[in-house]
Amino acid sequence: MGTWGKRGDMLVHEHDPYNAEPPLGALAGEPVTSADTFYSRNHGPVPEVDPATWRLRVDGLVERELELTLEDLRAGFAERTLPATLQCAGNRRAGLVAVRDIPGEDPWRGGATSTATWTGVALADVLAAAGLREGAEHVCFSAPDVSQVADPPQPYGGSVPVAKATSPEVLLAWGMNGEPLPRVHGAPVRVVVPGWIGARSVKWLTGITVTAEPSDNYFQATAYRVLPPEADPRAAGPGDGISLGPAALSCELLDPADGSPVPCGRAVLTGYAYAGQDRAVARVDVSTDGGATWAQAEVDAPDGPWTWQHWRLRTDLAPGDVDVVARAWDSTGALQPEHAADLWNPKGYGNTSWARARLAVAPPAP
Ligand SMILES: Nc1nc2c(c(=O)[nH]1)N[C@H]1C(S)=C(S)[C@@H](COP(=O)(O)O)O[C@H]1N2
Ligand SMILES: [Mo]
Repeated sequence: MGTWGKRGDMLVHEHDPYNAEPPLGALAGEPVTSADTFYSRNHGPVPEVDPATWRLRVDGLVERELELTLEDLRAGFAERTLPATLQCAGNRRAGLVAVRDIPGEDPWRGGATSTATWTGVALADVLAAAGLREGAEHVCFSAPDVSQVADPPQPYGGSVPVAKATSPEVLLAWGMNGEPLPRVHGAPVRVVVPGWIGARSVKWLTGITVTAEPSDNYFQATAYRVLPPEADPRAAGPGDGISLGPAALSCELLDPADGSPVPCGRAVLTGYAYAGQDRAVARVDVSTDGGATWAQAEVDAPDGPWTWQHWRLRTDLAPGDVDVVARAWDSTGALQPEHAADLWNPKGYGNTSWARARLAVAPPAP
């Protein structure tokens, strides 16, 4: 067993703050990721919050300020359960680092994407109880974990526009896969914003503030933004770059793993594809000759509008090096960008380029 209840073979990028992803093969063929395998992304120490004394404050541009206990949340609002994928905007950063170094950021592989069944209440219902006032445009989330990565150091936070915050899928969740939310995933209560980058799903939630402008928290105003390639990220300030919200179309090969030896003959190549807000995965093309020719993978239906979709291609592999490439199309007819180099940005977000792996296919046994 690893730390924080995780499996022993997690790829731990940092122990403190804890940042870890599962080996890609552990995600293969599993529509729901078990809690011990689910990636975890933290910008500060993991706080210990006592559920008995925990309070959620709701304030800002509301008719009535609220202060809710866990019991108030559970008893006062309809319970909802839904499967949703979380994906860090830094997922597959390693592919960008291979293009040009990105100092100070973890080289995540494609494992910073996982799916759980979340249980809680709709944020929309809590906002309705508070009543939104004229001018309410954004809903800001606050948490107690103080990040030294932020400039200046500050507790983690973020916001989503009112239109998303009042959509029924956005949860204040206390349950994950039918169990109490684990501490590292935000206990007692976290936000789950399906279809948006993981950064907006604020853990250890303690405050909801309704505002006219997006949160001025470092992780909303300055980080999680796509800067132009020539920008100096240390000089970037609030409002610079493109603020990330809805998740972009992505795809990863999960099994067999890049570089792994595989026997020749019949093989099944498997992976995930994920389209965020308002889109679904429409098609996955897979090539076993470096992109010269393509076959269409079998794509599983999603578990709902907010989850990744697993895919597989049954194929025959000839001995030698086999270059596998996978690329997804979404329901708007958009295709992922081909090259990581075109997507390179100073903080290393949004590597949604085609998935690539080289397999060492062994000759038949004599
Ligand atoms: N309070 C708090 N919430 C947070 C974070 C954090 O560091 N602190 N990290 C965010 C980021 S960037 C991601 S990708 C997700 C990761 O959620 P997980 O650790 O449950 O996988 O949590 C988000 N919520
Ligand atoms: Mo993230």
